[in-house]
Amino acid sequence: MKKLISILCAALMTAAAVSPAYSTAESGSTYLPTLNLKIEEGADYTITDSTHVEVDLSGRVTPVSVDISVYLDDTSASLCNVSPKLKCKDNHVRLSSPADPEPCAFDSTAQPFGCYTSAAMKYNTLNVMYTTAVGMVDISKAGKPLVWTGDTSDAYPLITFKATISQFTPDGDYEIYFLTEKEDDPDQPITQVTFYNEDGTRTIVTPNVSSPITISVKGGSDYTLGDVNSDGMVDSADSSLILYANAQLANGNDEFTALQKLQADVNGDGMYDSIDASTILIYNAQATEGDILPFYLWERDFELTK
Ligand SMILES: [Ca+2]
Ligand SMILES: [Ca+2]
Repeated sequence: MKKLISILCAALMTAAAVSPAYSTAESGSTYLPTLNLKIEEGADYTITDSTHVEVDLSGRVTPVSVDISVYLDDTSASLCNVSPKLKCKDNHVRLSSPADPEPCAFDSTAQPFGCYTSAAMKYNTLNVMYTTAVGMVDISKAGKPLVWTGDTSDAYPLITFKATISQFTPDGDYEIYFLTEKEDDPDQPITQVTFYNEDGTRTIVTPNVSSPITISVKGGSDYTLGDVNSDGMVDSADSSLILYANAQLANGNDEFTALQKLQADVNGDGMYDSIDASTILIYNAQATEGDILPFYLWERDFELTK
């Protein structure tokens, strides 16, 4: 079913690329629905207001996960597709584990419906797509417009996902936001919704989106993973230092301070060795400005498919 819906969505998106004005809830105006983010309660963090959460990493030996939900505010009752894309620019915070909505956020009495909730992780962006199976029915015979959530979409989230903060995250503020403009590559999907028009066509638009959620981290790391010589760079000098110190271990000499042992163990396996050294070299060769360690929690460009 998921695969079928996926194919269906792709076909709908293509068909709707050019379309006349869509039906609106407020006639005569350009109507856009709104996607909202909400921080859910959790034991490991403090919600200070609707867009702000504080995480204290003092003494933490494991990451902290903040639960965040996506809600839809729509009065048009003519949406056939919603595809929120969430992003955090900083790899210390990883977006993952979208949970299936329950129940699926559609009025199942009006139409057959489908829900495609796979997620792909790339550039630390979370991709989710929902669709009604409008391709399977003649909307003009359905007798009423497509309704996503019945009375109000604020009643329950479209989806809840996790923002996981590494315990080695430096103090500071980290933003999670709806991606509405392409930032990383020309083909990057962005947050969009698709309207079903009265004439049977479809129109894709970028919806209004709520303010970013800010995660404020305190008690976090005061060192940079990989920067074993603390010169502000993660490069071949650090790699060489790790290989040297590792070789000295074989002679019974422990060359590193406690801090250096933390800095050197970039894959988090409790040792500093040639794997950490080579990882630093790979990072140094591939990283672009703004990229950061740690590698052990996530790697560049990996795909996560649910
Ligand atoms: Ca260094
Ligand atoms: Ca290691």
